[in-house]
Amino acid sequence: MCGIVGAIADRDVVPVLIEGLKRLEYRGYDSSGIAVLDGDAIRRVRRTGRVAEMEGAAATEGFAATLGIGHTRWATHGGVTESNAHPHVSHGVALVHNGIIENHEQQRERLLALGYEFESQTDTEVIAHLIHYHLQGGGDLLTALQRTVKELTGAYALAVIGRSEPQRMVVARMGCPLLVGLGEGENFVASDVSAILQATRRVMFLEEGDTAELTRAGVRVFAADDAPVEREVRFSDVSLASLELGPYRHFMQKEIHEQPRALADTIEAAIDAGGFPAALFGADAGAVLKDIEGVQILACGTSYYAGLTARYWIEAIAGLPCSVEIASEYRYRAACANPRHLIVTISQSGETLDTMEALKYAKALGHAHTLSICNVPESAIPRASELVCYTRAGAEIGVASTKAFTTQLAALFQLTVVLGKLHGRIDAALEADYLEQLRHLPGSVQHVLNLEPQIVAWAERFAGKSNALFLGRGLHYPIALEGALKLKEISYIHAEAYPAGELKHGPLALVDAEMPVVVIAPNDSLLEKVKSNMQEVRARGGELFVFADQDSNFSASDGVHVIRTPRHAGVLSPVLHTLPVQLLAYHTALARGTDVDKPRNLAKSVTVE
Ligand code: HGA
Repeated sequence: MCGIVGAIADRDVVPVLIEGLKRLEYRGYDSSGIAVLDGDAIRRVRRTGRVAEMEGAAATEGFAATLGIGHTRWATHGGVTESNAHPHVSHGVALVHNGIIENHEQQRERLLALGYEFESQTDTEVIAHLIHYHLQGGGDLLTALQRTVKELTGAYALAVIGRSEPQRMVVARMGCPLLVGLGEGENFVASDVSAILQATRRVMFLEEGDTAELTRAGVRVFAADDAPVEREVRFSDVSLASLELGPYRHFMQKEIHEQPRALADTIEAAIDAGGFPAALFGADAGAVLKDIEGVQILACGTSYYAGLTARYWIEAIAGLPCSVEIASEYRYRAACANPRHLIVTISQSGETLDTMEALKYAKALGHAHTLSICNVPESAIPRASELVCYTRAGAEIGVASTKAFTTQLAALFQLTVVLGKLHGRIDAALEADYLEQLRHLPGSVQHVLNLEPQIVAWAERFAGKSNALFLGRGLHYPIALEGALKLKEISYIHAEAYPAGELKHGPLALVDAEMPVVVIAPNDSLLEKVKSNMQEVRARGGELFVFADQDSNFSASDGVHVIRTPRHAGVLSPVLHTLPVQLLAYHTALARGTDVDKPRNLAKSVTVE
């Protein structure tokens, strides 16, 4: 959330900033801006709306400079207005900020008393004034930044330029991502690597509490105690193609269609190993995973639903108790910790603030073992975890998560089988059977994509609705939850999901001819129960849209529409049934004309509380 980019070079950096902001736009898109040092003046352009509008204004005003910073915003403090857009400026100091400053009110009072005037409602503006205040007290921009961050509580990634210092940019990081890109005679800073790939692939991830100085000639990093420190330089292998739309209309559509490949990549190590060695989760994973007595999963949003699915697997297949909790709830709850329960965090970006804080809290409660399932290498959560499994979904740009979710499921299934083996529940024959099921998964998913034309026809009917219900049971209840979330996120249709057995305990009251009811109903042990629940809906005039599989034995009838997935996928069926609900949400949103990749009020990589 909120994207930051900065550059110092001998060439005009404005195109680099604009291109970077376009790549970061998925992180926030309510306003954007850049500030550059032009001679001895800071010039700034900001606009509400998309980066393209701000780009046009920058071009009209003839922006060109060799030092500059840029920002794309997802507002937390202060409305979506031009005066709240970043960069914020104080007497020749300009900065961009990702995060939330929790003590901004106290700092604002202090600065008002010192005579500073505020032009925005943001928490961020206090930082600009504080840096100016410390500059006045003597010292340079770096020292002023280092003094300032010690007075802040909360989370921040910051990039700062100053009128008095044309030869450098200074940056700081605490709780929000920030990396430095190293070029030849030029250097960059960004929230994620996609923003600077056009310029360099040599990157250095800043650690919590770091500050850094970027000149054209080099970069100096300082730890939280201001002592110089070295950070490892890495080579990013993120492909530019993964950041391009190609022949697709939307990133969400592209990412839905990438799922066969993403799944194949995520299971490749197991297929190559011919089974499920504990080493899939790290060199020491065997000893750790054998030692545990249960699993506590912590996650948010779609990742939380992946966790809910995994609970069914872990308890039934591995025979271990498993709880799943929303990270933002867990972190503020006096939980009864069992230190021998493995903490599993799930986060696409690896930067989700609530999940990161829940992980820290779990460790403080005494949990000895932690495992991260994450799609972004070197992000904060895997770096703070003992064991890691990287999903290999590739860059996910659409705000509504798709391939990240199904690859998380694939990773969690592999974890389940590893745990089952280590805890004596899975013998060699069963392991081989699970491997075979996993091997077929990418192909089966490809077949499901072929159902798209049938789903488009349903979507046209959904587009006119205001509400929808999603039902599932057992393993497929979390998929119903995911289907409802996808629909509300991108089409703005109010949607709720229930375990089908819950219907009669309340939500049945909502059912009438205007309420479409989506049912996930593959042939599993609960199918007959689900069929009874469907009768309850039909009896009240509700219209049923049923995703079944070949073995479910359903046929369409008056008020009952059925789409069949081509194969029965056994225990991996939740993965297969995710694609139809993704496609339903996508095509419904398309029919309603919403901004599919950038739904209102949302953004990707939730790096604020
Ligand atoms: N708090 C700042 C930055 C918002 C942000 O980082 N969002 O992800 C603001 O509201 O402008």
